[in-house]
Amino acid sequence: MPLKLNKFLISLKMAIFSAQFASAVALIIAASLCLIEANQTGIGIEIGSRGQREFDYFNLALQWPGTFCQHTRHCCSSNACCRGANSPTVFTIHGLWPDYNDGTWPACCTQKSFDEKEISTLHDALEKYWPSLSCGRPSSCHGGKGSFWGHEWEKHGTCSSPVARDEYSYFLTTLNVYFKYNVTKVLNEAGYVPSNTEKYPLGGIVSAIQNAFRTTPKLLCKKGALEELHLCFYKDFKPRDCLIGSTSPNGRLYSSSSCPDYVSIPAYASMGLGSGETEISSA
Ligand code: U2P
Repeated sequence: MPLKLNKFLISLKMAIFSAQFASAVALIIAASLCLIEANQTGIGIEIGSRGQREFDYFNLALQWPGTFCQHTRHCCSSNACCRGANSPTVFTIHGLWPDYNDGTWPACCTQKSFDEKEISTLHDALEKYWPSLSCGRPSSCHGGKGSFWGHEWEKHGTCSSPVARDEYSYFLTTLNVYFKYNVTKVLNEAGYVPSNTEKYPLGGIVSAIQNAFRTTPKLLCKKGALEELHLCFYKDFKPRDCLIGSTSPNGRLYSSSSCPDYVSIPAYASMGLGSGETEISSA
């Protein structure tokens, strides 16, 4: 082989090797960034992807629309805050999360993608009790952007085996637990009604839930307003405390640092939209 051709072939091979090496490095960096981003989203730590061990307990995360909707700046058809008089006035579902006792949780446990058709019979109930309260399109487990339900199913539902083995059973199970443990009713009956002037003692809210369900909820606040209420369950859906094992000197097991001693439960405030009127925006 002439020397020139030989040299050319050697440099070609080196170029191919460098390109392969560079793309491998890029892939590793991208994967690490994804994991770092995932880990920064929560107070706990999200565990990698597939091959994760079975979870320890369920966390039913509920959100208070009166607080969430205060932060709505733009409306779109998917945002339930923009339904005017039909906007939600009860705690709605954020998700049913399989969690570990150590404060971490599995995520994105299978390759299965969300399929809206599998839950068509539950659609109306989900629209009402599990609505998205933003216009954002959360990321799916497989890199795309999708619906709020799709995100919750792919991230948490796929980790709910062996209790809820498929999409339909995950959503049905969640709705059933949500209906059985009616937090809105319990709080209303205890006098903790939505108000834009009152503030309520955090301990009183926790006691009302404890008396009704024999379990200690976890509360999350934003700017002094109750934003989320979490109820926890063993795998057979018997209630259990959310924070087993962690005690604090003042006994405020239930209180996350985000809630003050007195919290508000804001009433839904219309965002200048009339009943049923929806201003469409991509934001
Ligand atoms: O708390 C911020 C986000 O972290 C995820 N999270 C939190 C606690 C927990 O036990 N499990 C869990 O997944 C939630 O992420 P999302 O489902 O909204 O993507 C929560 O919003």
